[in-house]
Amino acid sequence: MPVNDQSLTPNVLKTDVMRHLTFTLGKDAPHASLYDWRMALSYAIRDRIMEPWFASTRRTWDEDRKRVYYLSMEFLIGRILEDATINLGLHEMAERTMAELGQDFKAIVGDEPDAALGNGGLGRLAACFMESMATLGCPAYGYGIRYEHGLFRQRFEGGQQVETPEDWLSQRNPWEFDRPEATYIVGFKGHVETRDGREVWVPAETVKASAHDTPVVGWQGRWANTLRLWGAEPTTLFDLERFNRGDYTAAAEPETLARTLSRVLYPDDTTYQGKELRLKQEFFLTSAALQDILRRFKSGHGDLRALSRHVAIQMNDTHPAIAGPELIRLLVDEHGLTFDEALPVAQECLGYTNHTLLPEALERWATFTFGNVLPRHMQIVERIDGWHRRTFPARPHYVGIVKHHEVRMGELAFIMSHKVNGVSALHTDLVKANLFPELDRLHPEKIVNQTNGVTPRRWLKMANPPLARLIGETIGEGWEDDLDRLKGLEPHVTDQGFLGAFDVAKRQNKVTLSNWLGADCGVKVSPDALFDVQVKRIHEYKRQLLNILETVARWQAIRANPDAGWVPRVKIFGGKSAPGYAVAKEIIHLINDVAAVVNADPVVGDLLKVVYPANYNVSMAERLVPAADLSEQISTAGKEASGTGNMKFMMNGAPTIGTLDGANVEILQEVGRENFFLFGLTAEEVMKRREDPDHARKAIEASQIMQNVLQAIAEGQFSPGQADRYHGLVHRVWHHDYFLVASDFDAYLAAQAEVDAAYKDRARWLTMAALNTARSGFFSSDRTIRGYMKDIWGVESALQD
Ligand code: GL9
Repeated sequence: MPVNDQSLTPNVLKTDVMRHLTFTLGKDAPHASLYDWRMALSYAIRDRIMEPWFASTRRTWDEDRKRVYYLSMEFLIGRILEDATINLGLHEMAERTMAELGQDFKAIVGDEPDAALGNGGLGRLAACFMESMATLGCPAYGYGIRYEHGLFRQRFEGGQQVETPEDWLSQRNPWEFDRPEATYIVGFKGHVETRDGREVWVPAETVKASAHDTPVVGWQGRWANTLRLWGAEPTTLFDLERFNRGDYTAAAEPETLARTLSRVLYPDDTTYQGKELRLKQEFFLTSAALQDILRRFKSGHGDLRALSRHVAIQMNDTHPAIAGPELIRLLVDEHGLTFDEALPVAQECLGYTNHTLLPEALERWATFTFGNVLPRHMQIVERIDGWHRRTFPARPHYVGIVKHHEVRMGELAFIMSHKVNGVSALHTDLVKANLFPELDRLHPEKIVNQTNGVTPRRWLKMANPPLARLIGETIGEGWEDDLDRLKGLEPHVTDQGFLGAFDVAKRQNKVTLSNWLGADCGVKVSPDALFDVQVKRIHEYKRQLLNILETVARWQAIRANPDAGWVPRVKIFGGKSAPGYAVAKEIIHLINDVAAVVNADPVVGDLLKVVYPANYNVSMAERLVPAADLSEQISTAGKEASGTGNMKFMMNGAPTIGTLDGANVEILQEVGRENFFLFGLTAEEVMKRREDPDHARKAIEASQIMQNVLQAIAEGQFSPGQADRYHGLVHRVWHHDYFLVASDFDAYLAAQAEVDAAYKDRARWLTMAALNTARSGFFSSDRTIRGYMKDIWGVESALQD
């Protein structure tokens, strides 16, 4: 397979772009808009993916390879064009070609809307995994939903979050291929009949799942896989009889159900949404995917009992956990296996990744709802539960799938999988000890760890050209798909020349970001300041509140003593709150209120700025991460399953200020204690501390600084028009501080003081920063995917020569 397509000379690319502009877009160059040029270039680049894509499919069939099917309700892909040009080795050529055509390549790639089909880390992880599977030659399909509207767009009005619909599909999507031939019927509700001794489900509602394929090309175009997203369509266009009777609303019912199904991405973060529509979406994705998998298997093989030799199905969290019962249903009801034959087949195929310990995020469905929407699956779930109880009797009390009139999707996914994995070492330990202790005792080998990772192609090569160039000049090419080679930078961190160049690269990114912040947020920041960045979903456990309270403390301290030799700081926040999460929205409001006061204060001037650009997404992360000096990873220990932003910052040379939580633990281990600003209670100490009902009051009373901060907020210093705006928030810190902001406050302040001291010592700081990059190799998602392939999927790379 071609590493670089030799047939593609600059002239050929130029001809391709012009051909698409003319014949695909129907535009004459003098009248072409930025959009037209973007489309023309996208089609020309897309053409170059076809050969590796077809070749990969052909080889998978010819060599009868096992495939991975990654089922996920979210794929947070972001933009595709620039990433594709990089992986195809066409980046420079595309840039030059467009320049010759009088077009600005940067503006063109920046014109692409983000595919925002995810909320946060879980969805972005699925996107990184797709890229790594393609890079590693792991034959795979991603299965998801083609949401018409991705995650909402965020604006601030008077400092408060306002949500508007995202419409990424309002323009043509040049990356997808509709597959009207790949459609499946998915049913809901109805009843179960017994015919000739067999159960038959008669659904009351049906929709058609229709496939839309996006090719995903790996590094150097050696392999390409498919992301197959399902759109919902009505099985009957509309009810003509009702229409003719004048009942237009009823006539459109089938269409409405279908459109609703693939209309929106649920904007829930780590909170479980007990909505019938959500359950229907989950079943829609899962059933369509499994039908597609069985159809593909049957077209090449006969005996379904051998399914797991060719098929590995990974459930990304519990969202597709209905895959267990649905696979059994298809095998038994549609393909004639017995339950006892189908059960082990399903278990051997399925794997389950847990992404959160928060109890409020674990999906549970009222048996009433579940049985109503999926009556046949309710029977199967009870059968699975009964089988498990009989086969694995547990004492003292059995934690079953159906309990207290609820179907527990975590337990269902666990029991129906041959492997269950956590996403960082600490998280996996806690999954064993706290989440599934009984099931872990019954199935001691089932839970394994696969620490998350991120793709270095997007998050280093593409997002950070200055640093990528320096790495290439220092250790040569080839690090992009062998990230452990970054270790080769270590001997250079004592070299002043290298450190200077590292500094120059970071500064270049900071200048670029400063310009953008000035233009986009109207806040002027100096690139000489320390860029301190916290970007992620807004959630109490992630403790953006701790960060903004420290910001207030810093502001007060600077005002009290402006000449104390402060290190100028820019505090950068980014992230969305779930629309219904009132406390998170209050925190957003507070950050914006503090920003307004601090940024207007002539006493602090450039010593402190607070910026919060609206609508954080993948593309914004690509701007912020390379320009960060400091990475804020300050969740309450035991709450963040892994984090993946933490890895991106590390790779880009930003040391972490953080707690011993999630993958921070492994970052600390890799980078060394002296290159990490560690603070705060450990997961164990957190549990202990909560036993004292007065923990917050005691911590606040012991900290004069914290009292001053809370006092200022409570007095309305940041909400002059409405002095009592934050009474509720301050009250909660005093009396309901579940996430231990007060208990960790002083330690966080001390760690921030250490940051200032370290930053003043340029040589020390640059060494720390460079070592963060040099030691980040472990956090490539290639390493993660190799782990899944070996420990869970039993799949071999097709690229091992
Ligand atoms: C999450 C965890 O909270 C993160 O710590 C983890 O890094 C990612 C990926 O494993 O999964 N689980 C979860 O539900 N979300 C995560 O980010 N939430 C969102 O994606 C919004």
